[in-house]
Amino acid sequence: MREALLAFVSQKGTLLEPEAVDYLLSHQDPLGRLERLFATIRPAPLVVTLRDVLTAEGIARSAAAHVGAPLRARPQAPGSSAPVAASFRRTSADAADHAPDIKVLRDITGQSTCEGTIEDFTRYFRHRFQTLGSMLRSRRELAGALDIAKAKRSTREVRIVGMVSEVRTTKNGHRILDIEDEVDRASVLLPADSPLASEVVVSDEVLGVVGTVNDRGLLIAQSLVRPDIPVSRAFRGTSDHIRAAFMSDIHVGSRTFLEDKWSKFLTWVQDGDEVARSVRYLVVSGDVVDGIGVYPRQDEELAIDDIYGQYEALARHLQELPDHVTVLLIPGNHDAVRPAEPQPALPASIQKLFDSNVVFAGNPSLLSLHGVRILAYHGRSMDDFVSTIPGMSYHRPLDAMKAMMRMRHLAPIYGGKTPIAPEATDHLIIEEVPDIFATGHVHSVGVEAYRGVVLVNSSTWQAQTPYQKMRNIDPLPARLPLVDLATGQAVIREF
Ligand code: D5M
Ligand code: FE
Ligand code: ZN
Repeated sequence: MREALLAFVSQKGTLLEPEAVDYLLSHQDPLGRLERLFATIRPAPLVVTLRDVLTAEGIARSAAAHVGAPLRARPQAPGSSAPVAASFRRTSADAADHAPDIKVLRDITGQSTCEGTIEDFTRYFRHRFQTLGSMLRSRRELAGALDIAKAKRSTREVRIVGMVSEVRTTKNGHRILDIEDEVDRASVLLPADSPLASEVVVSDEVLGVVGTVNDRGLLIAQSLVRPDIPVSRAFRGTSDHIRAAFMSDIHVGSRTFLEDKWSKFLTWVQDGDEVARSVRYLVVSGDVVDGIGVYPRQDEELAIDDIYGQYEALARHLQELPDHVTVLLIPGNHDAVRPAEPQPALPASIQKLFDSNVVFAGNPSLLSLHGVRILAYHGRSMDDFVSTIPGMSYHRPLDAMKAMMRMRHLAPIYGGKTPIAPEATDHLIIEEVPDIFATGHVHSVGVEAYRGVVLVNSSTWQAQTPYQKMRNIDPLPARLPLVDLATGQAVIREF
C-alpha cells in the first residue's frame, strides 16, 4: 500500500511527507483519502504534508493532538530554495494582530561571577559533570550505575558515568576513551570490529558506558549512552500561524555585506506576500556586525572601521523593518562583548542606538515567544566539532547541532577554538529541551527536525571574504529560514 500511495503522488508530480504516509496507512482506505485530498487542493503543493491531509479532512486540530507531534520541519538540503509550500502560505496569520510576547528565560547577562581562577574551573567542571551525570543516571540503560573506582573491581557487566578526558585510536583501529568521575579514572575500549568504533565522541563530554572490565582493568564497551533528548515530544505551538524568521552573521561594516540582498529582503518584508505579513519575530543569532580586529588584517576588509558606526548602520537597517516585527538579538564572536561563552547581551552604550522593537539577550539564550521555547546560540563550537570529528563539515551544521542535542551541551569541547568562561554553573548545558534550536556562525543554512525539536541554521548576509576564501569557506548567503510558531513547520526563503 505504501508503494501505491507513493506511486499515486509521483504521478501527480508531487511528494508525500513521511508523516503523511504513516497517517494515511494507519487509517482506512488510504488511497481513497489521498484521491479526495487532491480533489480539494489545487494547485497541488510541491510536498503534501500531514497538515495538508488533516486540513483536507477538516479535522486538523483534534487529529493533530491525536497523533502526537506530527508537524515537523521538513528536511531541506542546505542551500536548496524550494518555493514556500502552499500549505505554509495558506495558513498565514497577520503578525500585526498580535502583541509581542517575549521572555528571556535564561542567559548570563548580569550574572557573570567568574574570574578565571583554578577554583572557578574546578567548580565549573564539577557542575557540568554533576548536571549531565544526573541526567544520565536517570536513563534506564544506566540504572544502577557505579562509581568508576567500584566498577573497576567488578567482574560483571557494569555501568558508569564519566567525563571524557581523551579520545585516541590505537594502531589496530581500536578507540580508547579515558574517562573520569570525581574520584577515579578508567580507560574504555571501543573495539575496532564494533559499530562503537565509529561513534562520535569528543573530549569533555559527559557520557555513560555499559561494558565489562577485563583482567588488565580496561573497560570493554558494549554501548555508549548519551543524555540526549526524549524520543518525541509535542511542539508547544501558538494558536495562530505567526512566524519567526531567523538570521545571523549580518556582518554590517564589512565590505562584503550584501546591501542588494538586504534590500530585497526589506522589500519583501515591508510590502510582501501573506508569509511576509505573518513574520512577527526576527531572531538574530550573532555576528550582527563585522567588528574590529577579529582576525588578522580584518581592517583591509572593513567598509566601516568604527564599532559604534557599525552598530549605528545596523540600527538604521533594522529601523526599516515594519512595526509588527520584533527583533531578538544575541551576540556572536564578531560582536562587541567578551568573546568567552556564555556571552552577555550587548552593552547599554550599544543598545541605546536601537529602537525599542529590538530586544537584547546573551549568547546562548533560552527565549520564549508566546510560550514557544527557542534556544538561540551563535554556534562558535561548530568550529571545534568540524575540526575534531571526521565527517563533520561547515556545510552540514545540522549534524553538529544534533550532536549538541545528544550530548545536551552547546560546546562540549574545552580548550579548542571556542573560548569558555568557567562560570559557577555551566550555561552551555542544554538543561531544558527547546521547541526550536537556532544557530548561525558557519554561514551555511538548513532546517530539519531532531526528535521533535526544530533545528535552524540561519545563513549570512555577507559574501565570501578574502579571509574565508583562504580558508576554503564557501558561504550560502541571503537565505531566510521561517518557522511557523503554531506547528513548527519550517521553510527557507532565498533572496
Ligand atoms: O565565521 C565565518 C566562517 O569562518 C564560519 O564558517 C566559521 C569559520 N571560522 C571562523 N573562525 C574560524 C577559525 N578560527 N578556524 C576555522 N574556521 C573558522 P565568522 O565567525 O563569521 O568569522
Ligand atoms: Fe559570522
Ligand atoms: Zn561567527
